[in-house]
Amino acid sequence: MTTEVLGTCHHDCPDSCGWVATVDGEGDQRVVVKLRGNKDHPFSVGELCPKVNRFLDRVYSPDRILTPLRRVGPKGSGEFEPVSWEDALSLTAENLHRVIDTHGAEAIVPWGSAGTQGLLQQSSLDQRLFARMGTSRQIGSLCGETAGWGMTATHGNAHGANPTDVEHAELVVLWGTNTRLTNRHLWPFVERARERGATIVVIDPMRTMTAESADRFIQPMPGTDVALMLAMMHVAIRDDHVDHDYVERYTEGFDELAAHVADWTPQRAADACGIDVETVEWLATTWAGTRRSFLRSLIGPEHHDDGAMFFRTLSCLPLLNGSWREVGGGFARSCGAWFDVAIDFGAFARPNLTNGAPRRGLNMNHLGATLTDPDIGAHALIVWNGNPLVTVPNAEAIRAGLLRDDLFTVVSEQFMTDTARYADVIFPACTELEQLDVMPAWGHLYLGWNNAAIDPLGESVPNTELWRRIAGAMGYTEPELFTSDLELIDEALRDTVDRETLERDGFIRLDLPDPLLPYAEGGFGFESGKAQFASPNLEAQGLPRLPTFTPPPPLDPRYPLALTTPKVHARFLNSSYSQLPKHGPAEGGPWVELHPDDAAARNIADGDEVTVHNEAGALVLTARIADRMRPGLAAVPFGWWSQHHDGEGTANSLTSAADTDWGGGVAYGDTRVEVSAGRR
Ligand SMILES: Nc1nc2c(c(=O)[nH]1)N[C@H]1C(S)=C(S)[C@@H](COP(=O)(O)OP(=O)(O)OC[C@H]3O[C@@H](n4cnc5c(=O)[nH]c(N)nc54)[C@H](O)[C@@H]3O)O[C@H]1N2
Ligand SMILES: Nc1nc2c(c(=O)[nH]1)N[C@H]1C(S)=C(S)[C@@H](COP(=O)(O)OP(=O)(O)OC[C@H]3O[C@@H](n4cnc5c(=O)[nH]c(N)nc54)[C@H](O)[C@@H]3O)O[C@H]1N2
Ligand code: SF4
Ligand SMILES: [Mo]
Repeated sequence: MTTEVLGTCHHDCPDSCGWVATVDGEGDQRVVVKLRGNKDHPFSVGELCPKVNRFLDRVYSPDRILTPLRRVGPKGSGEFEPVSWEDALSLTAENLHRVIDTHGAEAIVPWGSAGTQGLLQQSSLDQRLFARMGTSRQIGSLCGETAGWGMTATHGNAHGANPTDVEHAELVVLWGTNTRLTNRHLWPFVERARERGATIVVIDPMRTMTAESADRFIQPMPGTDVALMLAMMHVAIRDDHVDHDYVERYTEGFDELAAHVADWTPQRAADACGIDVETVEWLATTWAGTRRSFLRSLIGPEHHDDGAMFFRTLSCLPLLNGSWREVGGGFARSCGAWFDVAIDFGAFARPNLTNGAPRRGLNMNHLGATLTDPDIGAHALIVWNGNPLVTVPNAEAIRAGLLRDDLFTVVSEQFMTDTARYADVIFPACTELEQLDVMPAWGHLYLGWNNAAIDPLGESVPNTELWRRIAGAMGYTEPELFTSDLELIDEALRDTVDRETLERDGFIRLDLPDPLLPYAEGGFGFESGKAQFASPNLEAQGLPRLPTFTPPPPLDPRYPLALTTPKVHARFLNSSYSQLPKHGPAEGGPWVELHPDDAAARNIADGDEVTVHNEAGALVLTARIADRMRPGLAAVPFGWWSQHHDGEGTANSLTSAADTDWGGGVAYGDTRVEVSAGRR
């Protein structure tokens, strides 16, 4: 007998696709025999992707971690032995109590990412457990906060347009986003706009697969886009494409902005970005003169030291030409902030459990410094939903920290990742087919439901269950540390959500107007309701009051190439999947990609072994020569593990760990390297 169970993809991906699992058998004998897209899902309409089409290989992989493990070899050796839950928990509790007694609870560092984006399994009971322990707090973000805070500086909130409204646009600008790869289910909506006559523009330093499909491709040097945006505003004002009524009613600071961009001529922007002036003129006049012009970006450009300014400035554009008044106009980024209408994201916090004691914040991007700086004094690390040794910059410092004998490391994982190899204790984690959750999305307006299709494999548990078990082992008794999954959902889901429909269909549209038209009549997040071209809030923080171009860090003569580490693999999701037999080998990497001129200058031919290096580290890679790069720009695609490299490093052994301008993000994209022939 088979049954069909509805769920939602949990990956850190904007698409949050609906799925249907076909389950064979009954009770604890249930097995998922097929996983396909849910045809009724309005965004993903029955399609998954090259990663999740093979999700069952992942779930039933012989390499799954299915029991608790205890380290028996040296740190990093990957030598573990299976132990009972009881032993693993008492080892963990003993060590955490020891650290608390010896160094204070803030010597414990929790580090969780978005391996699952589920409301419960991403972050819920962990907030209570770590408050009760009194550990350091995780702050900062690998992804999204910088962009969100950039938009907020202009809008007063992080709301944007509904991405699917792109289909009504006459001009589509995909600005630093690789839609066909990273947000593939939005692409049909873009194509629909094109069928109706729209022009599709891609702006990216690298000619991505999305750029290949565009009508027009603009290739600036990374980190220079703000100059281009300033010139677009210059042209909108110069040619009077300004919707003066909109500007008057719904914005503040226009006169200051106009004076500020007066000398941002297309020529000046062309020089700053390394593109021709005709291109700047064309983009600026076409955009300014088209009210149904739709701007779309996700994350790529936030990974620079002007990351927040990029999104702050981009948010100013549609305020000028009246584009927010139109369906198919405006600017769309993450939809995450809209989910406030359905979910009380503060519902899980229990600051009372800390008894009023302040807890220091440690930026998750600074993990290398956190683990190696004696003044910070980290003595225990608890990792879940992430693989920081591969995904966080300054990887070699992280590795040095993980090697410390006086650091006790706990990792909750499905697989023996680079990070897990350095753990003292590993707890086995469920996959999404084994756990209940509610799924907020960031690429569309549908809240998803995820039923557990089968029982947890082996002795694996959902993260919520791990937090309950650790709380118990620590001897804690507060009832809110043990809340059940269903009760947690009840606590967080608002009354606006029709639970019956959500569970029956597997998704429900947020209770928001359709069409969304968020700012057609103002309604920005500031008290005045008006958007801010000039920002007193930024000024008060010592940041520029007006959208301002800061040139990217200069190229170091020793390291004359800018390095980008983008997502280019259709079969990977960040660092997930690269180790699986049908994923890694099919992508054919890792490699470094260079423009033919840069390769020739270094005597490098396609397929040569080369070393990519800077002060942070060195990686031996195969060279690929490709004119899709700009001269001066090299790419090392991200997602491969140490085991795929010759030696111990990965792309993040090279990347810059500098902070973004504001928003607590990381400027991976400001990395400078040299590429030398051969092995060094
Ligand atoms: N297949 C696949 N899909 C994914 C992921 C994955 O790993 N694999 N990851 C998911 C996650 S977590 C995220 S956050 C999203 C990210 O989605 P995107 O933001 O679309 O992807 P990125 O590769 O981070 O960056 C997009 C592009 O930004 C460009 N870029 C970098 N710097 C600049 C700049 O200064 N200016 C401009 N104009 N462009 C710049 C890069 O060259 C890159 O092509 O993708 C999600 N989807
Ligand atoms: N150089 C460079 N670095 C980058 C980026 C880049 O473009 N370039 N992109 C950045 C971005 S945008 C992001 S979002 C981050 C992503 O960085 P991470 O969030 O660290 O992403 P993953 O590598 O996918 O690791 C997720 C892990 O969670 C595990 N997992 C999945 N589900 C569960 C679960 O239910 N429970 C538990 N316990 N574990 C689970 C998976 O097995 C996987 O190992 O990387 C960032 N790092
Ligand atoms: S990873 Fe993204 S595209 Fe693939 S199934 Fe999940 S949500 Fe959809
Ligand atoms: Mo991300």
